[in-house]
Amino acid sequence: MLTDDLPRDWFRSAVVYQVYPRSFADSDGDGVGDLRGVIDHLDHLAALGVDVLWLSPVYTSPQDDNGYDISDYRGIDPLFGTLEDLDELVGRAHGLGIRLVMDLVVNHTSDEHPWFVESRSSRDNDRRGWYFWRAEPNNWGSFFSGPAWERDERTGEYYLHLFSRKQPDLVWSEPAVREAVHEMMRWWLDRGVDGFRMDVINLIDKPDGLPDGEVKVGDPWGQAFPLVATRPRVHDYLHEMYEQVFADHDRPFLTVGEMPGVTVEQARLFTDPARREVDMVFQFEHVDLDKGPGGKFDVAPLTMPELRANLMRWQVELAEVGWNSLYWDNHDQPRAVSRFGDDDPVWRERSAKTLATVLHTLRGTPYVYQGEELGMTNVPFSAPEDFRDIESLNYIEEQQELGVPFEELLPGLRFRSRDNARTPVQWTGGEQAGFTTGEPWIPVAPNHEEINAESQVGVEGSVFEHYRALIALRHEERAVSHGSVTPLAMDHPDLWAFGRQHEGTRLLVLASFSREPVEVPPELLAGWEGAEAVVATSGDAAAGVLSRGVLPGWESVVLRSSGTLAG
Ligand code: ISL
Repeated sequence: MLTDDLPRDWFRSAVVYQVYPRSFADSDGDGVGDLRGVIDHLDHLAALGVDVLWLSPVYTSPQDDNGYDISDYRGIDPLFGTLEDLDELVGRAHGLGIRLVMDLVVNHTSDEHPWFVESRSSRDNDRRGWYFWRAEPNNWGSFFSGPAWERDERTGEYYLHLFSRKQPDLVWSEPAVREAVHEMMRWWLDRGVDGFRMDVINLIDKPDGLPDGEVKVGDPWGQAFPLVATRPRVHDYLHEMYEQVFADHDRPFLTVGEMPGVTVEQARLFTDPARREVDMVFQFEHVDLDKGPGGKFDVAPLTMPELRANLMRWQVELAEVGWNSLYWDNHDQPRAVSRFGDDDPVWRERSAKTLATVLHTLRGTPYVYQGEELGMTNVPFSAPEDFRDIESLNYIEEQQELGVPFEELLPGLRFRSRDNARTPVQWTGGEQAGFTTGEPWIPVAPNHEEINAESQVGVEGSVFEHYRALIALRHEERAVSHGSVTPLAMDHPDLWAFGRQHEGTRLLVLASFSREPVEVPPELLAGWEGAEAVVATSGDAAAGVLSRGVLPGWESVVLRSSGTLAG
């Protein structure tokens, strides 16, 4: 059951679970996940113990970008169900003590949204100024390949779309646009939802005059991103939104701004509670580390120390002011275990658990992306027909037009295509992984026979049960939710270690990022002789550290001790 009597920073001890509804569970056999499918599987979230469900878009949409192109902010797409289903989901989730956060996609609308339909109808329409119209486009490229401008026959002018041509950008300097968004947000809060995850919210302020972007070798288009990311007025718009939508709201809520390219200094401003902007941001530094010079699909090698240095820097920099969100993956990113762990069958479970140990004992609000709690992996895509995502499809088309054979694109796509995260959740080892009784919109991954919820929920030692233990620990142990963080052994090539402390309680987190056993530097363990292993990837891991100072390959342990200890 939910209580409304919580401090404003209640989210500090919360864990969020992201549902990408299209791929979560299909209740009616049409091959696409839906709201009733989410309702039917709420017990899975309750068993895991999460506090919040973030629902990726279910609004009315032509589905050009799987719902991130919205044509009615107050309607539910029939593909997913009805408004009544959504109300029922909110009610049932609340009954299980789970709050529900909606996706807010307001950098752009669908080109089928009535606002855009009106805007494009004539040059003097009242809503013409709600979108960017120009007689001559600038040189910007779209994030989904090709130019960021599309010529519209009716008026002969071009409109701006940073994403697909069916996602025209809104003009946030237009007060009526902001008012319409605020009103829509209040409508959802009044309906019972508990907050918003704000899609690319740091791109909403465009530079005056829309100047050309720098042209890089190998890309015909100018770079829009450096010109549109995190401009000063984003702070004003978010503060205004807080005042207009949340300031007088009388129930606990959560806001998280998705902000590609945000720096830690900027994030501190966005999440400083005194500034009243957002509770936390999704930063991208750690998921951009393995991007090569050729862009998203150019994969660069990444070592654990580089990943650790980045995330620990965010821990330190947001220690006094601001708050971190913590995530390994989501619907836009490769599967965590395949990217940062080791998805070889021998090491998959251990490394999936160890990634969880690290993320869930850091300071911040952890996010679990559907299937991550089962250790789901990337998918062995092999042909152009295997892909569904507009970003991957546009990229394949663009590169093939340039004469690059598909085989050369495949390694990058296999590693990074957003479709890796979008194959159906693996509920069972049976047909279609229990996702649908029909033909799924994207095939289920072949490894569902080994990796599925049925074989893990309630089964000791499973990845799922490890997540459950870590989530319970965050709820019980204030050193996890509220404690300080001390990075340790930062030059160790394979051991990720840090301390947490709150009042008289200290925790020591030790995680191996290698197949070989890791000898824990003795100075780290000095004073921890009588400590208790509160969570470990296995009994061996706990015993190995406490008796011999050795952590088995890809294992991890959280030690707890009360009183003053060396560290
Ligand atoms: O995957 C990316 C493109 O290379 C990211 O930059 C991604 O586009 C960025 O994270 C923004 O993502 C969000 O907005 C997009 C939508 O496609 C993503 O699914 C959403 O998470 C446009 O709405």
